[in-house]
Amino acid sequence: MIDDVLIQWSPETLRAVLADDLEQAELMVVSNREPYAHEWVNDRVELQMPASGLVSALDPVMRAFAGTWIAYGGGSADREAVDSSDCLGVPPHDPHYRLRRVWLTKQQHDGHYSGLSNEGLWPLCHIAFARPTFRASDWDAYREVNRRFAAVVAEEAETANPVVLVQDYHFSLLPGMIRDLMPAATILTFWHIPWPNAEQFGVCPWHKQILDGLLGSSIVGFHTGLHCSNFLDCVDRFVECRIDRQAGTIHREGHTTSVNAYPISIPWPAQAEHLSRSTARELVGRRYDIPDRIKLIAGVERLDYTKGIIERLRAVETLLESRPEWIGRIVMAQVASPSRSNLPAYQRLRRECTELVDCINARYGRGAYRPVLWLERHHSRAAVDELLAAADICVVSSLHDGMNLVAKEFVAARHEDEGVLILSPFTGASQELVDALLVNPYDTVDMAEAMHRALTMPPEEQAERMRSMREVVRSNNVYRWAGRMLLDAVQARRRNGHASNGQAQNGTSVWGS
Ligand code: GDG
Repeated sequence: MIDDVLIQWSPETLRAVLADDLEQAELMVVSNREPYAHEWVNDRVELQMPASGLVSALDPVMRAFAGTWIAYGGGSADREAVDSSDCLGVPPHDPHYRLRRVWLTKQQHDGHYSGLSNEGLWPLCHIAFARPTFRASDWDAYREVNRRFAAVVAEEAETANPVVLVQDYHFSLLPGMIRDLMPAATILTFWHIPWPNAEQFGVCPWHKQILDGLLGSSIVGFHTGLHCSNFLDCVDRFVECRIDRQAGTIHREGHTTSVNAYPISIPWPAQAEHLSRSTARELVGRRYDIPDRIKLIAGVERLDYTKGIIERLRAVETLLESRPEWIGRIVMAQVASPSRSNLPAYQRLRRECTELVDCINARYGRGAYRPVLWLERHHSRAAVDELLAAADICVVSSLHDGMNLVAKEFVAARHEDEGVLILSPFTGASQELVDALLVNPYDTVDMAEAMHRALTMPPEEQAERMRSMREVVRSNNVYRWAGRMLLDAVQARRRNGHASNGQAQNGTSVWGS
């Protein structure tokens, strides 16, 4: 048995540790969001990597192992870039794995993605006091799209027992559907957002079907032990089965599903490792016209109501009001990458944010100075990294967040050990990054005070905190996340007695046998 704690996880160790087992297995990923999208921009096709934690985490893993990633082809020029089987090698400039794009009608996409996933399950799973909306027509589209993806998995699979990594709340029914089509598959489902308690989950009219679907998985993974425990509570309440809490296993109709915490992370070393703080600060200062003497506070988010963007803007306002000595001496640069902008809740959030930014800038701006720099567009990865490397402080004030990768990206960008992370305790990341300044985003006064404390923190204290957080992210990097999951998947596969030729060794199916 391999002890994952003793391994220094990197793409090389990931490949080496899993080579024997995974070389014989076919690896497939299914997610809604594709890792590479082709978009028309002024008569030119541009390649884009979306702002998504899931993609940031899984792309390096797929680069380490070849395989097939199946995703919705949502880019406006996506059809121009595929071959006759709707596939292409990615990354396009240096292909390491295959991307299979799945086309959906507008009605399917609206019901599945915007409707049930983002107006139903997203608010259901986050404690952000946003009321979920459940429409029967969205549920129909959700089921239809899950069924379509199950068919594509079966179509793309070259063996009867691939390892399929199903990603996120867009595909809760998919594991059960794949299981029906391919009883010998090893299915590992990772849920990237929090899992609510049983009272809250029971609000969803289709809670039983969703649990049923997820229990088709060999393994269900969450970021934290609390999410695992909430999930087990829901299964206990709503499904007839036997649960072994200690082992984290659910037994039903001859099939076992393991439930486990796999805290997601980022690649290490960070892509921006070469960037020195001073180079980054100079670049960012020039780009946004921020003089050197000004302290830079950064925020990087999809424009989403769970991320606490309004709350942090209010804290900046309170800081400037209660400690006017900071007027003219700080800038909060907030990347707000457009997200789900067709949904009313997101349009309201955008309006509220821009009004608040205008109000703060009108009140505390002096001459050319504006305390808030509102950067509402999708940025290149390099521009995000530069901002994180240049900042004195990073604020992550999510109201609720499965993990939050930005917190880890900021820590990874501080290779000179300075800078302060202000972090919401309602993120999965706060369980690991305990040396951040942990502050409740609903407590505006406390968050403003945390900003003041960060701005005045002695360099030695910054270095001490940062060093210990960097050590955590270095050892718990994304290769460890993937390594632990894949080791568990390999074990599940072995337990089920599958050989490399795609046949069950004992000739029986694992599912319902
Ligand atoms: C879900 C869960 C969990 C942001 N703006 C731009 C951009 N980003 C990048 C960030 C980061 C990623 O997007 C966002 O990751 P998060 O973890 O903050 O959040 P979600 O997208 O909500 O992800 C979350 C995650 O899944 C992984 O499991 O941590 O809890 O909600 O990498 O840097 N990237 C680029 N341009 C932008 O404008 N290129």
